[in-house]
Amino acid sequence: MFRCGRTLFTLDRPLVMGIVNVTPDSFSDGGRSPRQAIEHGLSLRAAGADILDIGGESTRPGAAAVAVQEELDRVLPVLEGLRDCGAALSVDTMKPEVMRAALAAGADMINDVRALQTLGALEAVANSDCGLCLMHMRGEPREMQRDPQYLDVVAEVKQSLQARVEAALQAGVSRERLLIDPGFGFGKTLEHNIALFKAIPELAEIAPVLVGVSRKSMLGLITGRLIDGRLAASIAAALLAVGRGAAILRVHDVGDTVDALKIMNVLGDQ
Ligand code: PMM
Repeated sequence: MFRCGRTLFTLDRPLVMGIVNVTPDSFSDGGRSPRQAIEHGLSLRAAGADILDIGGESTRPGAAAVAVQEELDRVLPVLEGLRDCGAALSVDTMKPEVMRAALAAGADMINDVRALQTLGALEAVANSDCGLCLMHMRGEPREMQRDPQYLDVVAEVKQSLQARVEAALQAGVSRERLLIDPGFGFGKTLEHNIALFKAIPELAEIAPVLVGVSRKSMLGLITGRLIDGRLAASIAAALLAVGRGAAILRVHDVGDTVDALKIMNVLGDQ
């Protein structure tokens, strides 16, 4: 069960979260303007997205921070434009001010790559019924890929996510509102990402797991493909993630992922 604002998802099938980025560097996964992003979101909904994840601040390795007002100016019009499209609306943000404004504007979910560790973030979301994704990140986007080190990556990520779940529960958030995410590519080498991918079943014992590997560099390192050539790799990884127990897939290519899930559902073992 996943409580996500207006929607209560039963999680009896994997959900697809479509990525709607509204940043100046978003050519193929959203738009450089709110209007383009709304159109993109509508097309992802038509392709079968259960949730749309609207992001106004790039968290790609090396990305610079964005001011609160700038992020609000990007995200709020898109939230409003997609409000009645039928999908649950998630906002991908680390900022408590943006979380509050997004919830006031009707967001169903907050997806935070800092797992609500920013001062005031837990308080901003506690007193609502929005869904929450607590993601693991080591370091900050600007420098996280410099030289990430772990003694035991699976144990450390599990422990960290468990602690963030406890913190959310302590703040009054009900368990059915929580998702966790190991944060593929967020302060992790390829080896770390592979170990975490194989540990999805263990992570799923803590809370439903959201997996975001779509087009990521870990797929590029394995296949040798540039970002535009990673569709097959993204689909293969998505299906394997579901096979390991992932509840939600965060993807760019919604229609292709939905088709692949249909085939897995009918021809697979589940
Ligand atoms: N990845 C990105 C941004 N937000 N949120 C969650 N929960 N999980 C992720 O893996 C994740 C995220 C970066 O990917 P993008 O630049 O393709 O949006």
